[in-house]
Amino acid sequence: MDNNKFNKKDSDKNCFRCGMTALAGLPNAGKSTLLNAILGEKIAITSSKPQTTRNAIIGIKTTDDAQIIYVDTPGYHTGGGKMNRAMIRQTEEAILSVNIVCVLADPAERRIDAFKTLLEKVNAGGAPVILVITKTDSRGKEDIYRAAESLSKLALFKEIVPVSAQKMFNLGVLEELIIRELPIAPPIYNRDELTTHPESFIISEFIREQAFTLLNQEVPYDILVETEKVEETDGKMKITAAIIVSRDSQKGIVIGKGGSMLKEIGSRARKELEKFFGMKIRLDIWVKVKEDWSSKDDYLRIQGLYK
Ligand SMILES: Nc1nc2c(ncn2[C@@H]2O[C@H](COP(=O)(O)OP(=O)(O)OP(=O)(O)O)[C@@H](O)[C@H]2O)c(=O)[nH]1
Ligand SMILES: [Mg+2]
Repeated sequence: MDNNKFNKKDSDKNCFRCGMTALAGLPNAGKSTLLNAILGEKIAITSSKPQTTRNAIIGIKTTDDAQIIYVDTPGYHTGGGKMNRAMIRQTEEAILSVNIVCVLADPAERRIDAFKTLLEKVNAGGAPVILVITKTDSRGKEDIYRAAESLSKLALFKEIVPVSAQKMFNLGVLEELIIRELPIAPPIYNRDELTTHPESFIISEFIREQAFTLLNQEVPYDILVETEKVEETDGKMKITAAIIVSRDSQKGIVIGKGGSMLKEIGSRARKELEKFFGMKIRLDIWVKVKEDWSSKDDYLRIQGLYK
């Protein structure tokens, strides 16, 4: 890699730290929201529904002293089927490949057995673990303290940190604790690199986020987005993407009455994409059916779950 993008001050330091940390937790713990808050830019999609994230999402944060490579992971669950298993594999592989694991827990978490299973997996990886109590803005101090106390008894944690991504509370403290656990090493990525995912993946995810948020019941879970074409001319981006559903009956739901649902998904996604890419975007989305796509390798590959 080209280190020239770093200040002389940075490269001269022989105590620069660089390494990876996983953000792991049960579905809905607030992992992706925290990653975006830490980076100061949205790269990971979020929603109030569980199992939003399907892939290990890489987010890179470079400061004067360190480069932290964050790996946001799919919420740990035990759902059946090929896609769920592939999602869990992403989480397990991330846990095993990082220097430090942040295990995130909502202070209102009641899925204690599932949380214990996750902690067993994390501990087996051998990396130090920080317990991060999320969404502190959503509870009173007493509740946060109680949650921290009972969850902290479930494993040996290096640190316990309450944070709020929404209020940007304690994010600096968490970052310092992570950096402490990283090896002294030069940066791997350039200072301005935010992620390693190709733009087509980010586009698909931003569209999936809106479909995931706006649709109900099983439909969000049966959606796959494929970015088919991206053209950039005169500072404008033209994107063609397909929303793929699992069953014929879902096609009409995604399109909506008179095309209203598809229009809403498209207009919300376009706004988010314009913010991300910093340019005007024309977004054309169409809907197609691929029966039971989530059990097919070729389609899981589109989601980035298979090599
Ligand atoms: N009040 C509050 N809500 C939060 C905070 N962080 C996340 N949330 C909410 O919690 C919900 C889940 O957030 P996500 O970031 O998608 O959770 P996740 O852990 O990535 O979920 P999966 O990808 O499904 O595993 C969303 O509705 C967020 O808005 C926070 O700091 N405060
Ligand atoms: Mg997520």
